[in-house]
Amino acid sequence: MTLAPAPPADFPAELSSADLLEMYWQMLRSRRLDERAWTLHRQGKIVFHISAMGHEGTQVGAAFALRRGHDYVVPYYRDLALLLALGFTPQAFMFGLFGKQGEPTSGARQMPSHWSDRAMNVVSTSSPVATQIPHAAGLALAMKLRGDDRVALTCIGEGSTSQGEWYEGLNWAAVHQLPFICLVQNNVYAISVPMDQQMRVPNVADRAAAFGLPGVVVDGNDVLAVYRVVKAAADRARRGDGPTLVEAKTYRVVPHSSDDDDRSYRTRAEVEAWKQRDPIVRFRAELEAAGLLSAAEQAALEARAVAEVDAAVQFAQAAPYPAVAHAAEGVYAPPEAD
Ligand SMILES: Cc1ncc(C[n+]2csc(CCOP(=O)(O)OP(=O)(O)O)c2C)c(N)n1
Ligand SMILES: [Mg+2]
Repeated sequence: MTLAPAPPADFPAELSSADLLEMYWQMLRSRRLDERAWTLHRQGKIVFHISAMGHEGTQVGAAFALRRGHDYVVPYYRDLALLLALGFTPQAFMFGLFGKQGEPTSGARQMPSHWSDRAMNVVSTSSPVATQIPHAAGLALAMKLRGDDRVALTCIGEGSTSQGEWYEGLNWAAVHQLPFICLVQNNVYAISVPMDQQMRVPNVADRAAAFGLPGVVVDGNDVLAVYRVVKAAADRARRGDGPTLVEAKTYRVVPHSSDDDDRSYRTRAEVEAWKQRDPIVRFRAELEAAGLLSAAEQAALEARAVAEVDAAVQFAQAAPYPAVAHAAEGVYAPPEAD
């Protein structure tokens, strides 16, 4: 038997070779699933997709920094890689895209990517951006009152930090020193609006001082850097030392959603420059340099990702649609008898 080489000394000491490969796998599978969603949309087989492409380093780094299934996560629509790393399945994702019976988060009544999963402690997201922030702060308050050691992590885009709920939630978390992490995934744009039309400060994290909590900026395309920062925030929260604002700088390398045409507001050169900083390519190079990932292993992971995506698509396509009456179930109370 050959033993896997130990990770290099500059990698996080608590992550084994298997953990590192699992992180890479989660990023890779998310990307392949995401690419297929775009293809299905362009083929006219699904009606909507909103993508995590480019954000995988941020999201997988954050997921691995948590106690998955123990801590609470209040995600936003772009969190495909985060959800997969927490245990959400490709089939569940495809059931959402196709709107099929048995879709686990809402029985296919919600839009795709409005994640929730009771067993994974993932709390449902509303469509109005930033409403998840007070929800997560409230959860963190419950954790504190119960005296348990769970952390509540919530995610948001940089543009949505202009919403009042973001200020209210962060202020509340700071005042009450809650076990709370706000992970801002700064991808430079809010649909077509660039960050410099959203705020006059260079970093969202600069605003942390106004709440009296630490604000940390991290390279969101460096999965291990994000892991370290979010792990430190989670450790801090668990010690009772309060919340942290983490800003991961990344880039959305595709349009905002399947319904957006980004050629109207940014140049191809800008997008191409960011594609050169792809978090998956970067992590693969680090693993290869460390002797942790061979060309054969890489090819095997690619084949496994494609097989899982194919199987998920076939399963979802073959499944029935919900009955029409199901659309209103759970929305309105049944009429009261006269
Ligand atoms: C209150 C509210 N206003 C507007 C929208 C429409 N909307 C959906 S996503 C989005 C952009 C959000 O950008 P950002 O927060 O930077 O996140 P990103 O999509 O870039 O990850 C907008 C304006 C909404 N859902 N809710
Ligand atoms: Mg954004």
